[in-house]
Amino acid sequence: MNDVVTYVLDGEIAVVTVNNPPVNALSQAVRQGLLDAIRRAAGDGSKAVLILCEGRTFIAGADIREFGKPHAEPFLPDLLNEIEACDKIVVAALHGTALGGGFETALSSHYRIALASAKVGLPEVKLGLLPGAGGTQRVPRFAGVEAALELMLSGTPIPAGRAHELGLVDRVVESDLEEEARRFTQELIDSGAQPRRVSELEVEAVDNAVFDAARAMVAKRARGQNAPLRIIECVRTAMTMPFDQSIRRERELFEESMRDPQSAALRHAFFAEREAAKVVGLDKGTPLRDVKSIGVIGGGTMGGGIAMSFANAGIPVTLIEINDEALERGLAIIERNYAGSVKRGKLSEEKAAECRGRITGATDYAALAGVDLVIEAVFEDPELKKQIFAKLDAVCKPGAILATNTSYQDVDAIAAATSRPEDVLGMHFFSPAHIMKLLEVVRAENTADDVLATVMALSKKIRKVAVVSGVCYGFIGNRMLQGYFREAQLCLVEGGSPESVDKAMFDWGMAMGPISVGDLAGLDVGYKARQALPEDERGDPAAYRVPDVLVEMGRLGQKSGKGFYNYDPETRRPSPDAEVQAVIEKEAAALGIERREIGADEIVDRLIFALANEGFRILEEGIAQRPGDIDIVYLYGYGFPAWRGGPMHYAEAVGLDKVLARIVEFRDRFGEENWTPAPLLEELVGEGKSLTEWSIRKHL
Ligand code: T1G
Repeated sequence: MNDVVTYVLDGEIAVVTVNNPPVNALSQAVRQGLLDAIRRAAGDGSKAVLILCEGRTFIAGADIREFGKPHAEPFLPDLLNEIEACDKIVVAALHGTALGGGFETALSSHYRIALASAKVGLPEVKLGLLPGAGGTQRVPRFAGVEAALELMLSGTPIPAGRAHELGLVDRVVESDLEEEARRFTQELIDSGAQPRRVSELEVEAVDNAVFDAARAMVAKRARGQNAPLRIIECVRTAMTMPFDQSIRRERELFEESMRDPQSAALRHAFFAEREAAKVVGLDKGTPLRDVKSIGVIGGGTMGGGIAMSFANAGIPVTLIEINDEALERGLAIIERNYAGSVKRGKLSEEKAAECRGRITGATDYAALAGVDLVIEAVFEDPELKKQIFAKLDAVCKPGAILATNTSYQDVDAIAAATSRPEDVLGMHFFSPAHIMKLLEVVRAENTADDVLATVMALSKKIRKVAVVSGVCYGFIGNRMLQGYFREAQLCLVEGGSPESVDKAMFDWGMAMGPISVGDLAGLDVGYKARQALPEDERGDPAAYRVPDVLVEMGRLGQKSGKGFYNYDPETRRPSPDAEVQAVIEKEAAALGIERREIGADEIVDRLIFALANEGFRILEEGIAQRPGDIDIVYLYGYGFPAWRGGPMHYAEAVGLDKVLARIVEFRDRFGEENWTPAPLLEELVGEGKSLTEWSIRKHL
């Protein structure tokens, strides 16, 4: 056969084994190997073909790295049609995660056996694609239209047991898959079983209301995305057209999704997330420190969420508070969060109790003498943080890692408050910390390699997506956000309204508009930070006068029932308030700003290009390792739509020359202070280079 597919005739069974680490992706060589194997079996003495995979998983899909490159034969749909058409029975044996084209390969086989621990799924929608090798046609024939839509629109794999219930898998075994699969195949041969071609089955018809309901669900859960709508169309044709016609329609829609910039953005995000886990210049073999127990300083919203993240991952936590009363309050927040997860069916009562049981409270730092890691999560007072780190330096054992959850403070200054700065770094969680997946890992000047490597590995264990940041005010995310919020406020005073600014960004794809985000976070947070600064360091008054006036009117945001919007006490639904619009117009007049019509395009460009421009500076300074890291920060931390790929991918997709031209236009209209193009952006446009090329060149 070839390097990645072997063929062994064992008795009456042709055993075809795929071995293409790490996930047996359907590269051109794997496709060719499988095609050769099927054709060989057609001509030899075998009675059946058994497809197995080496390594940790059955085929986990098409090889995503081949996308965007010229298609190479054999094409997957043709290969799978040939497998299905084989005159000898073909059995697929599934373990690990049989996903996408891998699961479609199994579905084109005539029988399937799976390990109970296996999962099967069609996650193509997460890549802005659809199952393009018969999945949208074969699954409904097995499992019905509704189950098929659920599987393909969620993209979430299902356990083998559930797949068996749906008829997608014929047998589930607890262990010894290869042996069981050989036995199953021999049983089929001995019983005279014939090839079962799924394409010959009918799709059980359902009412059109099922498709309408699916579209309505997509409009809510996957707003702005094209792939889910194409999937619904494919499944509808599976029900209304004969297989050979509907499979052609699937191919057309697959090619359309392949050309869709949304898929390019989602594929970028797929690889960017995996790249972000790799620290440039850090040896893969760097030894890790043991982290079997941790401490958390501060039982507020952040501290409680951080404690839960570790407890949920099986790691015991000691939660420290200044006194018993504060400790009780902190533990009560955690109880409430677990009760909420049980109520929403996210956790069983037993699991919640088990996790809760791993968190113990204390008020004496001595309780931290034996822990492997401490995370400080008290409010943003630099002097208080330094005092805490000096105390930790005194009580914690040698080799314990000391981390701060600050969201913008100088981690080097905090590390300098200890005698062991090499053991100090930032671990910036996002609220609510037990839910948000993003973790900015802030590498301080003296942070030791093994400390960084340990925390990066640990982040996977607590199911976080970690991104490395250097030390600067606000690290990656919050630093870039300042320009985004500044422009939101300026668009407001120059002619917008809270609704128009929010609608522009929401329609563009942000999970929530910037004005509503301000109300959610609390307008008083920014107000207090500004009050702590001398007036001449607060920046352009037009960017903060309105929220300051609202705070002084007691409009703090959702927490006080009103901010830029009024909030219904029951539903928390926002509604506009003329009083706020009056404040905006009064402040604009006071600042000498003549209000004008501001369109959604201008609002989007000002906010997103402010993000990207600062992103270029962050890359120049080496605060972020690569553009993809910045994108992952925004996708997982700030509600940036994944199907736009993140601020840096978006800038690249728009065209760096167009982004620069727009920024120069804004500079000429609004001034250099806010709109000086980043030198890296100018350099790349000047050289006609892309950001991706720059990044690859930088890390060569
Ligand atoms: N193609 C190429 N490389 C892949 C890959 C794939 N499908 N899947 C994973 N990798 C690489 C990944 O980049 C990483 O590389 C390494 O494998 C380990 O991955 C026609 C068109 C399988 C659940 O969407 O969900 O089929 O960083 O770190 O956490 O209908 O990978 O080490 O160099 O993620 O254990 C559909 C995508 C494709 C599945 C394993 N399939 N993969 O998770 O490891 S579209 C998918 C995953 C398709 C057809 C269509 C996960 C995983 P590196 P990892 P993991």
